[in-house]
Amino acid sequence: MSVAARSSRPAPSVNANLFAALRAAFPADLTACAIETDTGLQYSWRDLDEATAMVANLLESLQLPAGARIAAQVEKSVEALVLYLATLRAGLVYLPLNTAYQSAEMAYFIEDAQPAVVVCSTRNFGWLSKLAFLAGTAHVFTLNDDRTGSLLGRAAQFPRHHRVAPVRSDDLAAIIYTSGTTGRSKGAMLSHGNLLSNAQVLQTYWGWRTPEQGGDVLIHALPIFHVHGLFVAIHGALINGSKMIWLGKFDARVVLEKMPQATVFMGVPTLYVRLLAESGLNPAAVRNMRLFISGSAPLLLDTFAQWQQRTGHTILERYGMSETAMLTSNPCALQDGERRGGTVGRPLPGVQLRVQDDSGASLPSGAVGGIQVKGPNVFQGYWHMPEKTAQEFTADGFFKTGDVGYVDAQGYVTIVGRSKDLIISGGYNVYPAEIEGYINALPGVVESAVVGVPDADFGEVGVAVVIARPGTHLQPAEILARLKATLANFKIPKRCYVVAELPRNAMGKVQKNLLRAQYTGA
Ligand code: MLC
Ligand code: AMP
Repeated sequence: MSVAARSSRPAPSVNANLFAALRAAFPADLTACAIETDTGLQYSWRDLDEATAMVANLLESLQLPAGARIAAQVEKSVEALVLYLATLRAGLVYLPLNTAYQSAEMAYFIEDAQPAVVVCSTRNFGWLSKLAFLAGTAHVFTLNDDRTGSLLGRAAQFPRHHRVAPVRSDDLAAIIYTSGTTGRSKGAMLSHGNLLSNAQVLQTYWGWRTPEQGGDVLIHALPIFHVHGLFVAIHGALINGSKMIWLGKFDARVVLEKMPQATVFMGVPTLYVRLLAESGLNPAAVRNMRLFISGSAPLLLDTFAQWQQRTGHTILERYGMSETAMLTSNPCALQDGERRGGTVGRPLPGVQLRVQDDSGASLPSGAVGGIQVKGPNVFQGYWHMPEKTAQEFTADGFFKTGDVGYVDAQGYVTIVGRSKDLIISGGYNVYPAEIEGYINALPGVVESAVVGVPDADFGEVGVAVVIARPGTHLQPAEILARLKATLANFKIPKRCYVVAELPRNAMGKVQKNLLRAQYTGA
């Protein structure tokens, strides 16, 4: 990583800027449609080029130091995508934040990341700009999903041409915050080289068809503040010069309506479950589709099999993380093998993956242990957390994913669990330690435990089990209401129980496995 050192180093001889690679893939005909939205807007490749140039020129006019962070908490829109691309283009560091985060969560990210620029919706400008200015942020712009806001107003005054800023491969492109098992979120620092290498590998491995080969069209239905929607989907389409059908929000009916004009779809398992609930999902609806990709959470075998029956297509499941982008994938091309439900496929070209036990011994195929990875896609470390970063890497440079699984004789990886205490709900990560911290701080609470239980829609949801101080009459609804006032909505446990005691082992540790069993289906 080389944020601080960058300004004092001579310009690189080869520009490793991810944007330069994406721009080079734009089709020759810049008037062709690059993005079509669910609100009926069309953006040409020229529009993307010029809009990113104008926003990049605006950012450069602020004369920010090398490595400055541009934090964005904005609704999904093509202009939000332009802001991301313009940040890359200007050689600055993009920091996307989930729109569900409330003030306490935002205060932490802004204090920790010290962004030079914050971009938010006009609706949140009052409280968020106050937070940002207090933390030393110099510039706060607004951007709304209806193309209004001060960012675009200011950018309109800048030229439509811009020379892509020169960067080195290890210069940072983005910081993605992922919650920690101890409750403190960590910023995973990803470089231009990390993201570009992953995009290039996936372009080949997933057989993207260039415009000259007839082209692919991606339905983009995911949020753009996490790895899946921001990197895998957007880079996948752009580095191939492929058009995107852009949905502001996932809606199963709209996806089905758009499907005949598309060839590729990416989703978390919940999206597939919801599409299966639509009677219009049939072979005719998917007649032009080439590829369905699932990831971010385990895809149930039942969903995998039902999808095959209803559509004749086999979902390709892949596995990745904020820290690493994509790590493994089921095969796309027939000659690479079959797509096996319940597995996340084989390590991608360039990715080394091994399974180790707690003593650090590598395990043979079939044996279950901790999954470790190495490759050009693996991140540069956690922002301002060198000790934490060091803990998560082995002496020989493998990153410990915290996922538990095995590799079979054909090289397919199966994830069987996680060593990290984490709930994945509808593709979003929820850390029980963070929620328990908030519950324990409520008046009248002695202790709490949050566990994940299976859920038909979200795959897994949180359940809170709380011990109240004797004499207090804490109601579960009140606990949930208090949490809702503070935390992002997807983190709120779906159910809450006030109990007299929690099951413990001989060491006094709460036995979460027993709670999970007790509250499954309760
Ligand atoms: C929404 N809700 C959730 C939730 N999403 N609850 C639990 N888990 C979730 N994921 C709740 C809200 O709190 C709200 O509750 C109610 O559902 C309706 O909110 P909504 O915003 O209208 O929900 P909806 O649009 O239906 O969203 C569901 C969803 C969304 C599945 C479309 O969660 C989603 O887009 N998930 C994708 C996440 C993703 O992109 N993950 C990739 C991470 S990258 P209430 O009570 O307030 O009404 C990664 C690496 C990798 O993991 O490998 O890819
Ligand atoms: P995040 O921190 O949001 O990047 O989440 C990364 C985690 O999501 C991984 O460490 C896995 O636990 C999980 N994950 C991603 N893809 C899959 C998958 N296909 N199957 C099971 N778990 C997955």
